[in-house]
Amino acid sequence: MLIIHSEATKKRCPKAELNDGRLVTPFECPERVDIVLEAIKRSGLGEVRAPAAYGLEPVLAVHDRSYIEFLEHAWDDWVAAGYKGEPIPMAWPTRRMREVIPESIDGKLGYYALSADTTLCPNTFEAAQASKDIALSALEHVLDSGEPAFGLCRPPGHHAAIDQYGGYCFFNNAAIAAQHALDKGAQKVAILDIDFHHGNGTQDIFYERNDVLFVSLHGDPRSEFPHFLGYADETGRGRGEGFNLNYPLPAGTDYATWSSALDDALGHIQQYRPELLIVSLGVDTFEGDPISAFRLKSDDYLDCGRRLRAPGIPTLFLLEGGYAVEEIGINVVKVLSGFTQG
Ligand code: Q9C
Ligand code: ZN
Repeated sequence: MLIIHSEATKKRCPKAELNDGRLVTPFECPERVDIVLEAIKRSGLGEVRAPAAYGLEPVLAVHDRSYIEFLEHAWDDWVAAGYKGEPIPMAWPTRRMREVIPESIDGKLGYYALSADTTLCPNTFEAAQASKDIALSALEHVLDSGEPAFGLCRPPGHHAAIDQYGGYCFFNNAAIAAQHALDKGAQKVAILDIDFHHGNGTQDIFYERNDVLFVSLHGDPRSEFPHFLGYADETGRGRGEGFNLNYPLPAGTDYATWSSALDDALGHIQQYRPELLIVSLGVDTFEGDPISAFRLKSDDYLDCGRRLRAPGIPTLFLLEGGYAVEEIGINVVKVLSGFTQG
């Protein structure tokens, strides 16, 4: 399996995250990349290569231009306003308010953010660009060879919506890759999201489309982030009706329950007959994850990888979450080696 990695992903290095009422050191930290890379090198899984540069056009294919421009300038706008800490949104356009884009950075943060956990810092935009370049380079390999690839993406992407960041995500790497595959001639792409959290951003981007099937297994939004999307009755809209599939699962879900949902999901994906499967690979389903509530064990990831191989679809893996930093490397490698070894 080809692995795409870039040191530029570590340019995003925020100092703070608002979690459970306190400012803490961010769970989504640069060390995650080092530890996954280290485990991959130890495993001999495959060659590690640097990404090519694809520019902003593939990003514009799924995100709003004004949102991208906001991200590009947000840190400088924050500094120019004379603020010292890291930007955290404080007010949102909620029910019965206006959706006029404010001029001040304070207002823009609320307009373009979907949660307050994700602070901005210098070079967030550069890291987000490296992350989508990794996804696109890994995609190109899968499209050209039919062989699997893993994009060691950071920051993650699946919470990033058409014009919103949050949940540690800025550019939706999986959605950018799916759209790029379609623009290169693919007719049908499936995205399987097995991160602990619902992929609200990916769902948002493709909700009215029938050329991308989105399937997500995740913690029930009644209790888990992102709280306001991910229910089972969200099945798509318009021509997209029937092309969105959510499996909300309760806190405490173990591998027996989780893997039967996975098999059901894979059955639907097989029926769709996509030319490409993109796996939004979060390993925050791990029992030791500090912010999640499922109970998967390290060895379960090997079996998970085997099940993902069964449909025989060309597959692109992209890293999403996983915050048990000690074990993130081994858990990712288990999924990937379960997949390649069958
Ligand atoms: N107390 C990803 O896994 N905060 N994002 C959860 C728990 C946000 C996770 C709060 C979690 C975002 C890509
Ligand atoms: Zn997650």
